[in-house]
Order: sequence, then C-alpha cells, then structure tokens
Amino acid sequence: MEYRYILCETPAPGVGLVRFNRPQALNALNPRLIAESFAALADFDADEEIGCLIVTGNDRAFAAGADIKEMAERNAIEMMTADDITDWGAFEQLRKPVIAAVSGWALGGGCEYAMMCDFIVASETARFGQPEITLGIMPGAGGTQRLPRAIGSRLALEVMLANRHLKAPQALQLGLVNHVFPVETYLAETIALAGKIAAMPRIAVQLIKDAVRKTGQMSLPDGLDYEKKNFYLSFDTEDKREGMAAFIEKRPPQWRNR
Ligand code: DAK
Repeated sequence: MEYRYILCETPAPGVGLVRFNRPQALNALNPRLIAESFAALADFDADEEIGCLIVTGNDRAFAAGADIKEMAERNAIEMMTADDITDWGAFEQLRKPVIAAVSGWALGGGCEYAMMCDFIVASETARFGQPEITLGIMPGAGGTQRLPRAIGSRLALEVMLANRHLKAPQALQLGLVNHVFPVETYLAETIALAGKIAAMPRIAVQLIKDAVRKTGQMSLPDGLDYEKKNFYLSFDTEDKREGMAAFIEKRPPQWRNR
C-alpha cells in the first residue's frame, strides 16, 4: 500500500513509528488515513525486527477527530455500509504493544484512537476531548466505553456531554496518560520507552499484553485462569531458560525472542 497520509520510520532499534501526516487538517482522520495507519501497524506487528509500536501526530495535533467535511453529507446507512473508518477492531489484533505519543489536540476519533493504544505518553500541550455532541452526534469509536473505564463514568460523561477538555496534567492525574513531558522531548521520551520495551523478551511481552487486554472482557476468575495459561506458556520459551540462567549466573540475559 502506498501511503499518502502517514509516515513510517524506525527511530530506534526495535521501534516502529507511524505518524499521522495531514497537518493542514490537524490530522483529521479520513478513511484512507485510518486504513493506512492500520496497515502500517500490522506490517510493523509482523516484522521480526520490531518489538514495540508508536502512533503519533505532530506537536500541534495528534488528531482533531474524524474528518467532519467527509462525514457532513453522510446519512446513517451510508456511514454503516461505507465501511470507511474501516474496521477499528483490527487494532485489537495487534500483538505488540502500541504507545500513543500525543501532543496538542486529541479530539473525538483522535482521542478514541489514542485510547485504543496500550497506553499514552503526552506532551504538556495535549488536550483530550470528545466534542461529537457539538456536531449533533456521539462518539462512535469507543469513546463511551473506553473513556469511562479510564477515568470513571461521571467525569467521562461531563467530557462527552459538556464538551469538557482534559488537559495533560489532569489526564496524568486521572491515569488517562502514563507520562507528561515537555513538547520538545515527549517524542524522544516515548521512543526511549518503546526501545526499552522492544529490548525485553518479545514472547513474554506479548503474553503480558494479551493477558492485560482481557481484563475488560472477563470476570476475575476467568481472567486469573487465562493469566495462568499464558504464564505456563512462558515457561516453554528459550527466553525463560536464558532469563533464569542469566540471573543465577549473575550476567545480563541474551534474549533470542524464542
Ligand atoms: N475534520 C476536518 N477538518 C478539520 C477537523 C476535523 N475533525 N479539525 C480541524 N480541521 C481543519 C479545519 O477545518 C481547518 O481547515 P481549513 O479551514 O484551514 O481548511 C484546519 O483543520 C485547522 O483547524 P482550525 O482553523 O479550526 O484550528 P483551531 O486551532 O482554530 O481549532 C480545533 C482547533 C481542534 C479546536 C478545531 O479545529 C476543532 O474544533 N476541530 C473539530 C474537532 C471535532 O469536533 N472533532 C470530532 C469530530 S467527530 C466512526 C467512529 C468515530 C468517528 C467517526 C466514525 N465510525 C464507527 C464509522 C468519530 C467522529 C469524530 O471524531
């Protein structure tokens, strides 16, 4: 696939970075941009050299939502049948961790995209919001489900009903984002963090991500069962043997990702 609205790079060993690149429209998410970003993430996910993924925008905007100009003339059936903000569920299939590096606007579908990622690193200028109500619609890519789970339903409702924006410091306090850094360094910090994750034994990384993502989908007993199966699986890796041998022999482990 040739990319028009995204850029891809590997800014550090093991790190695959996808950058939204429609700066003149504050990275408004049109169907092609979404499809391109999912395709690029899937490619990095399948790439043996890559251990951790980053999605970012630019300093002014992560993404100011789905493209309003493209949605303006659409009715319900057209939205439903166009299959155009493709299958956001495809994101769930990614096995490797995905970090959103967010600066500036993360509104509507932009906020939802960031929340789909495994976690978020923000710049001091990041602003999160779900302003769909001001357009006469409602969030449709996970906002009503993921935001309440992240910050509680009372505040999430105010964000969605009164178009309240969450600035970076509050997002940090609420646990919506993991870190806030100055705008000059947030991306470098995210890349460093992604590099650290990419240097961990990859099968264990994926088993952990897989188990944690089940938390919202299973009861605690089922989740504990699921965790235990992944835990036992991790004992069948070469990295388990290497990690424990390295500890006992007091030397750094040499991961083989097998
Ligand atoms: N769509 C299209 N263009 C956008 C845009 C958007 N969401 N946001 C900004 N732009 C464009 C502006 O039109 C402007 O273009 P020109 O007029 O220069 O051609 C350019 O980006 C710069 O924007 P502003 O001039 O407005 O910049 P300001 O700094 O003054 O304001 C702002 C920044 C972020 C406060 C403002 O641009 C704004 O309010 N933007 C709209 C935010 C918004 O309402 N977002 C929610 C969109 S609805 C789906 C699931 C989910 C969704 C869709 C489908 N399915 C399951 C199929 C999601 C829906 C949404 O996200």
